[in-house]
Amino acid sequence: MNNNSYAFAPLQFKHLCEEEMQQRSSAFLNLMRARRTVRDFADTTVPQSIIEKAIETAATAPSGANMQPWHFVAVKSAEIKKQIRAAAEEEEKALYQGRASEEWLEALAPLGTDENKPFLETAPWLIAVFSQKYSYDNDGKKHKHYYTPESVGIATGLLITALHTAGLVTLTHTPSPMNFLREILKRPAYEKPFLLLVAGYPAADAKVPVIEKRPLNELLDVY
Ligand code: IYR
Repeated sequence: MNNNSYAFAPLQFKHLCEEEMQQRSSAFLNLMRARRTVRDFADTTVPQSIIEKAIETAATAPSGANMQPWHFVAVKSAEIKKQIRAAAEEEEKALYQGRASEEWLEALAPLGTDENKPFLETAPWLIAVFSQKYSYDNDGKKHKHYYTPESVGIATGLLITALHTAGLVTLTHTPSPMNFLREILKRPAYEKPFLLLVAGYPAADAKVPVIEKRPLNELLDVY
């Protein structure tokens, strides 16, 4: 049994009046409605401090037993981006030319995606998100993590939101399998690549598919 416990301090919480709650929730919805997944990036640089702030925001996410079961690798190096692109395109080729089911390829067809991933070199930043089912402390003691996929998924959602709020665009890229990321980025065997987030500015002529999000009445029950 672990007899240690945290010190507890009063919650810092400010009640908003209802009008301000309505205003803020609508404004945030409008901000998030403007987020689009982008596949055409400009090669314009983005300050590292913006990426670091977004990752610090992601790391505020709730996590099982506060284990914070994530690690981020932010890549700006042209050489490493090139290696990631080559490895990702190899996997994607296998996916598009046989590994994916007919049903999967049919679902992807309207997006017009293929195995070519130039954005992996064009975009100024690639952020690899790794999940940890467990970790080791400084004494080499192994610590099990809890609800790892949920925790890392929440952190990634915050990361995408933070980058969007900062005025950048992202692409959630999931080459499958992604184990090459662990090798290229020198991460330990107990970490699993969760996804690769491409971040930067859109190309001047970037186009996005005209798609719709399901309306609230289709996705929400209230009792
Ligand atoms: N990883 C591939 C395929 C792909 C899969 C889904 I599901 C998408 O929403 C989009 C693409 C690729 O990146 O092309």
